[in-house]
This record gives sequence, C-alpha cells and structure tokens, in this order.
Amino acid sequence: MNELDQLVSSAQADFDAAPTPAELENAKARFLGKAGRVTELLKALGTLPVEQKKARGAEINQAKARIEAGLQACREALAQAELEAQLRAEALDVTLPGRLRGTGGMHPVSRTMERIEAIFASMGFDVAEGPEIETDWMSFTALNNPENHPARSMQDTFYVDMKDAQGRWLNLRPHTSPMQVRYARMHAARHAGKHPMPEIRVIAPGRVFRVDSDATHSPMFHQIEGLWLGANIAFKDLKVVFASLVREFFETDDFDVRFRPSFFPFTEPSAEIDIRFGSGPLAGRWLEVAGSGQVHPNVVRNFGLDPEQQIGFAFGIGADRFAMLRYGIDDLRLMFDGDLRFLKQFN
Ligand code: 2NM
Repeated sequence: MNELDQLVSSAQADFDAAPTPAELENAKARFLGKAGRVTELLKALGTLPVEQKKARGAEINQAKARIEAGLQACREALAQAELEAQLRAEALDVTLPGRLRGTGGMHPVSRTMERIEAIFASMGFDVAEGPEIETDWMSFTALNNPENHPARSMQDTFYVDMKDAQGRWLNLRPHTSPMQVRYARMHAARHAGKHPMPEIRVIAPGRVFRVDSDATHSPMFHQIEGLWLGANIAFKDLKVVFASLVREFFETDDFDVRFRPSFFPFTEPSAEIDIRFGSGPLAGRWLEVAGSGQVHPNVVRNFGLDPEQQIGFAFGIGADRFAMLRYGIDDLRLMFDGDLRFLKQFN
C-alpha cells in the first residue's frame, strides 16, 4: 500500500470510529482542514519539479476525493442513526388497546318509570317533576293529614335539620303528592274564573323517602302518583286507566283488576288496587300494586279548587314494585346496591 492509500484508510478508520457528528467533523479537520494532512500534501506540491507536479497533484486529488466520499458516507450513517434513535425514543405503540370508557346503561327502575310515563302520556296525562325537599304543609297539611297523624312522626318521615326562607321546617317528601298539590294550585291560578275549568290530568313520578328498611322496604324508593280531576270523573274511569296501564306495561290482556276498600287521609272513599294475572310466572295470585281513591274535598279546596265543581281520583304506584314484577326480582335491596352483575342484566 502506498502512502496515499494509507492516508485514505487511516482517514476512513478515524471517520468510522467517530461516535457523533461533532467528532466526525473533528476527524475531517485532521485530514481536510487548513492544517490537515491532505492540505499539507497539496501545499508540498509547490516544492516539486514542474514535470512531477501534475501526476502527483492528480494522485492527491484522487485520494482527497475518496476521503471526502468516505466522510459523506459516515455523515449520512450518523444522521440516519440519530433519526432512528429519535424515532425509537418517541415511539407510539399503536397496537396498545385503548382505555374503554364503558357504555353505561339504564337502571331497571328508570326504565320502568320511563315506560309508565310514556303510557300515561299516551292517555293525555302531563308529567310533573318537582322538589324532593318539602314543607310540612305540602307533604301533610294540604293532603288532609291531621296535626297528630303518625305519618308526620320522626319514626316515619325524614326531617331536614334546616328551615326554609319563611322559617318552615323541611322534610324529605314521603310521597310525590306535594307535586300534585303544586301542579293543581298552578292550574287553579292559571284558569281562575274559567267555566268550565279544564281538566287536570297529571302524573308525578320521582324519589320518595320514608324511615323504613328491610327486604321489601327501602328508605328511598320511587313512586308515580296520578291525579285526574274534572266535572264528572269517577272510579269507572280509574279502572279503565289502570287496566290500560297494566295491559301496556305487562304486555298482556290476561289479567283482572279489583278495588279493595282501604283508608288514606287524602282520599274518600279509598281503595287498594290489586291485579291477578291469568298466565305467566305470577299467575293466580292477587298482587297489591297501587293505592287510590276519590280525592278528599279538603284536598281539592287546598288545590284552590271548588270540590262541588272538581271531582276525581288519585292513585299512587310503587315504581320499584312494578319493576320487580316485570323483571322477576324478589329482593328490593338488589335495586339499590349498585352491583353491576345485577344491573347489566337489564341492558
Ligand atoms: C296514594 C293512594 C291514594 C294520592 C293523592 C294525591 C293528591 F295529591 F291528589 F291528593 N296524589 N296521590 C294518592 C291517593 C296516593 O298512594 C298510595
């Protein structure tokens, strides 16, 4: 190997050994820089006789070209390595499964409430929702409960340790009747003096609260109360409305409805409503599914209406009970435990 070949291979060896672009440029300077070895050789040309200069110059330039080519190759290799390192460092694993958000679903009681609301809406009933915290007057007095009625006791009703702006004690409503009272009073005010006054047809669905807790009672449960008041609304109308509800909710014609005498302060006469299926898993047993009655004249007066003009019925349905009958659930507590293994079955 002549001295120029040696120079080329020693340059290549230095370039190959450079781990970074900066060190590669330092190595370049040692060969191609102002004081580099190739530059020194070219400077030395001046000392040669004219007839040798051309051939020697060509040889040195050839060697210089090979060194530059080697340098360029190393620059590209280092740039490529640097790019690959950067890509590795910033890598996104597109095969990683996403974090699932879950689709959610409807609670069986919510489903039941929505279906019952739709059925009543199809019979011309308005759907009225309102406060869960109420005054004594709304929860009891307006509904003809005497001052000493046991339902008002702290054993039966949850009280809120706080008064409203008018200084009245507050309770968690033990039924949705207060919403019927609010609705009827608004109706009476809006249509005051009108003859005949338009009918009231409304249901009040929602959460209610009572001091009670076992396999069949939860301190929070769901009610749908209904009210139909007009010039001449009677129990026969309630029977038709209720039978329509049962037929559409349970999707069968094979059942009987009976009224069984009962007592509520807000209705007179009052009746429990029982149903009995003729077929299916519940066939043959009378099931108590609602309370009802003709709205008491005192309650109609508290609505701001004339009991001589406005007569009709009210009823209260346990929505949780309806959901349990519909889906074959035997323990009310399952409804409110929030166990997804239970809840997933309804979606
Ligand atoms: C029931 C049973 C009987 C009822 C009464 C009223 C109101 F506000 F009109 F007076 N709403 N709902 C009622 C009547 C509720 O639940 C077992």
